[in-house]
Amino acid sequence: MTPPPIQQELDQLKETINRHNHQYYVLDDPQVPDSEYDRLLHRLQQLEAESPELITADSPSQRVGATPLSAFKQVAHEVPMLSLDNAFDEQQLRDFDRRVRDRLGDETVVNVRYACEPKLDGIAASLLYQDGILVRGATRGDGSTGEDITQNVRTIPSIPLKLLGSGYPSTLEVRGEIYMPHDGFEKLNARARERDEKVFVNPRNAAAGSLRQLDSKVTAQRSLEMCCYSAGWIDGGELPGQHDEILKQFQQWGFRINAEMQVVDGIGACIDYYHQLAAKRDSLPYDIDGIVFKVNSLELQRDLGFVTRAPRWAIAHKFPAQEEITQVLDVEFQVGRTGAITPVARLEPVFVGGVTVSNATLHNMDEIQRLDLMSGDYVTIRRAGDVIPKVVAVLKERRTDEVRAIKMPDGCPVCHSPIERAEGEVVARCTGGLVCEAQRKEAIKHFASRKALDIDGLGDKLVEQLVDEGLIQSVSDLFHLQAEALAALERMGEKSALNLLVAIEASKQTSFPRFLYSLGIREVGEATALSLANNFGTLDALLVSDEESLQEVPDVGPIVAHHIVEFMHNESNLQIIAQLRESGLSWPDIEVKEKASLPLQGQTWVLTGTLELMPRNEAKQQLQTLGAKVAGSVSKKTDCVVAGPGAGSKLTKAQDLGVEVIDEVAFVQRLERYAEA
Ligand code: 9MJ
Repeated sequence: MTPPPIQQELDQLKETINRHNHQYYVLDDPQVPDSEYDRLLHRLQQLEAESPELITADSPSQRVGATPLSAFKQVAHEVPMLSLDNAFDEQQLRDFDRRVRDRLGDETVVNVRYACEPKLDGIAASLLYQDGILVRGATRGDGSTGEDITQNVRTIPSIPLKLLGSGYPSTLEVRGEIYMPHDGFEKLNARARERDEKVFVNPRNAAAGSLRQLDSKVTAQRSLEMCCYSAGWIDGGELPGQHDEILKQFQQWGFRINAEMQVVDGIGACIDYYHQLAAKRDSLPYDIDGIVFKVNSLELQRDLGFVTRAPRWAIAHKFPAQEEITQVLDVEFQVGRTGAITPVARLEPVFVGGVTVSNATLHNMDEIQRLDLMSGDYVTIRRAGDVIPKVVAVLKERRTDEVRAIKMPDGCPVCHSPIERAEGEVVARCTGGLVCEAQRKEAIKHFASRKALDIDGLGDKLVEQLVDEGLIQSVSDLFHLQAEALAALERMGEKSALNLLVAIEASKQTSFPRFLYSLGIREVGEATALSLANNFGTLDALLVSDEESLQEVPDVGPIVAHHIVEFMHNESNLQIIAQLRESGLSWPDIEVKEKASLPLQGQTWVLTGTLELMPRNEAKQQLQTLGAKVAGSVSKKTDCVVAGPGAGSKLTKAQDLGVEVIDEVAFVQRLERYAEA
């Protein structure tokens, strides 16, 4: 009997939507624009509203909408969910391999084949499928019993409600890690901050908090993903005999697996993999806390078995921890180049994220209030990648009577000028300007820095020394330094003094954008300086500009325009600029192109993934020279995205929005074409 037409259309719609869903959320490769997807989903919902008796649990319309629970049910795992033993150094990894080989007892096996995978820092979970339909989702819990989070896992778009393809066992339990990628985490916390709600300390806690929601509508709003890495209970069918083949089979059935997974021969290659991934760790779009090595053959895995809760055939090699607990010894207030007063926590030194940390920025007084931090508190410090260490949480239960409240000083801690906090601003500022020694020092450091005049050998410490010894007061004094005075400085000597003078002399030949940037005007970064230079061509033209004409420059809004005019109208700034020019600082003027003649005028470009043919900075500069704005995120206003290998969510978003995407080769070809034109 042929099914009625409505049933046929429903089945077809569900299959098509599931396929598009998989392309989008699992393969990061959408095949249709959002509008088409929405149209299909809308049609499905319409048919289901007309015939509610035809709604099935695997329908893509049924991801969200279940009624909130009052509590999670317990789930007994049919096959225990194992945890992993840890190795913290290379020797422990080699010991693991030695134990594996000893146990396998075959003298001829020198190199065991291992599957290497990043260890995702999320929540371990199990998905149970009966005849290809998702019937249960559970947390790992203690390994024997977890919690039933079926309603919540159903909202995660990379988890199939119905398996794709065929050939799956009638009972299939797939296990993996549910995690929150960095961009979703940042967005979630940004929204929480806006609403004055509690922020999550790290993506792992955010993922756990999102799965612990009794109302799955809340979970549905969080960006969670699941990456699968092992099988559990299997019945009524078989899986391949190698770990990597199982994962590839999972992928065929619609699951996301980790793209970094590799099979290698022997522990030496595992160690190489560890180092490769450690170097890549900071550029991955999600948190990992180590690498997992698994004996690839399931037969050998069975021979090896497990002890208590951990398999003998796998081990996790952990990276240095990115979070540690330490004590805030004191809070000091630093004065920045623009007078911004930043509270900084002095910490009991602690090893975290691979380095010893003894200071952490606290940003501003609002942040201290939000954390409810007091001097003397024990805190969690997080240092991920190259970022500045941050205090992410206060351990209230360890607070003693010895703690002291943190108060913003009444006057600048350096020059004692009054401190002001403009209405609506979170940052408090010293009003001393160039009277303030701290601001002067920072201005000179900025002037000499790599992206500014790039004075070789004039580092932060030396600037401090020069100001402290009274050899310089402002940037223009740099060009009148004398060799003898320099050589007399502590840790200096004649040779270093001469080298420094040569570097200062060389820095006099600069470019207009560099000079503008070096002045340290508030909110004028490298890109804005370049834009200003290209638009005004000469310093004299810029000096007579007003806020209105400044705002015609790409990248310049009313606030930046105001800062520029204020800077250019300040007598002491003008005096310093005049002195610098008198000392011989010079640059070629820039020929101002007609606005329309810049080929990418008014366009916004985004660079994502790894660029292999040129440094990212250069790509950015070339685009800006052609008139384009280079943005950090993709939106409807983006004109083109250049995507290199490893591009993630920005690429997906561009495809989703129908924004043009080109690879680096095409990008370079275009640059060449524009250069010829
Ligand atoms: C994580 N967390 O990424 C396992 N894991 O395998 C990977 N965890 C695991 N494998 C067996 N990639 C038990 C746990």
